[in-house]
Amino acid sequence: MKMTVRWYGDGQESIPLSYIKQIPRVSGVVTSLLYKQAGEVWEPDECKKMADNIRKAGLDLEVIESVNIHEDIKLGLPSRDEYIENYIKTVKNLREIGIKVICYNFMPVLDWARSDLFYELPDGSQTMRFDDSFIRNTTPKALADKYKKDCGGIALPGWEPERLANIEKTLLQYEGMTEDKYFANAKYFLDAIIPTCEECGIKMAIHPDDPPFNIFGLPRLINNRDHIARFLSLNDSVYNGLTLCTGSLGADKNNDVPAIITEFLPRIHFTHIRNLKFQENGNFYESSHQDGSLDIYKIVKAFHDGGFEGYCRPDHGRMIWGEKGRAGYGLCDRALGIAYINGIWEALERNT
Ligand SMILES: [Mn+2]
Repeated sequence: MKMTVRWYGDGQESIPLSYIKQIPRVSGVVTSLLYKQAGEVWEPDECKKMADNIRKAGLDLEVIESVNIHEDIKLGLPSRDEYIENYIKTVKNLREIGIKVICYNFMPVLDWARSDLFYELPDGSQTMRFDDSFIRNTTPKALADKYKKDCGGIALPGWEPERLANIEKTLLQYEGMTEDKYFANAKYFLDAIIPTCEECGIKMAIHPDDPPFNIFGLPRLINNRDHIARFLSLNDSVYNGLTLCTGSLGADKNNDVPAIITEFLPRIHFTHIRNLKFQENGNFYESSHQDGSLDIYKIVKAFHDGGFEGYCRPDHGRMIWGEKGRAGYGLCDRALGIAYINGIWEALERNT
């Protein structure tokens, strides 16, 4: 398992690459070109600049998170073919800089949703929280406005201003979108790009829906064992794979995350490991890696025992020790998470 850290890129980050390099047993970072709109080609010079910057800090860059899918592809509009062509060009350009995995999602309109970005815990740390009744009684537009206010101007991935400007119009386009139609649109995309991915040696790794249940009446693709099986069977290539996000799938108590890992391990190319703590009424907050409702030991053991050789990153962390920054992406708590995951891995290694 190769341990990485998500890093947002120059001008988007308060954490220097040199700090990431100081965390023990981190091989590299995963990053993206945040300024690129979904559907645009990532040009060769932009890709090279991104990779050179990271590699000169002594870190690998083998995973991109994310290359976003244009909404027209998800909606299955005639214009999708042009955006798929662009996606294929981007995959080819990413091969030139040695990328091995692309993490992406196929969530309609919104990437993820929380009610609170800086929910304060009794020990003074701050974390993201999901309040079920709050989400059910708000609108995506109101939520976007709340994030904007809470974040003090830092754009959240998946909630970029350009995407949000048309949010109400885009939501209307999804009216009448059935699950079957949505799976068919995903298959159309996969069948078009997977041959290029095979040729380029780049594995696609879809991220689960977050949260893993319906919000705002939008369809869900990757939210439980059966949907994962259905999605992977849309295109049987190993290049059609998964990002196994423990916190996304784990927010539904019916999901047995270690069992899902064991079942789909050959198709898992990247994992986000994080924990969460359930509260009453389906609410939860993102806890430290060690103290939550998910059993991180069993999760890491499932990867270890399955012989996982893909990439891992500690997903979100709390804000601790007075650190300020992008919600979920402070340095300190994610570094503690890495040390914990690496410790479990080493103990498992030494006992086999
Ligand atoms: Mn994740």
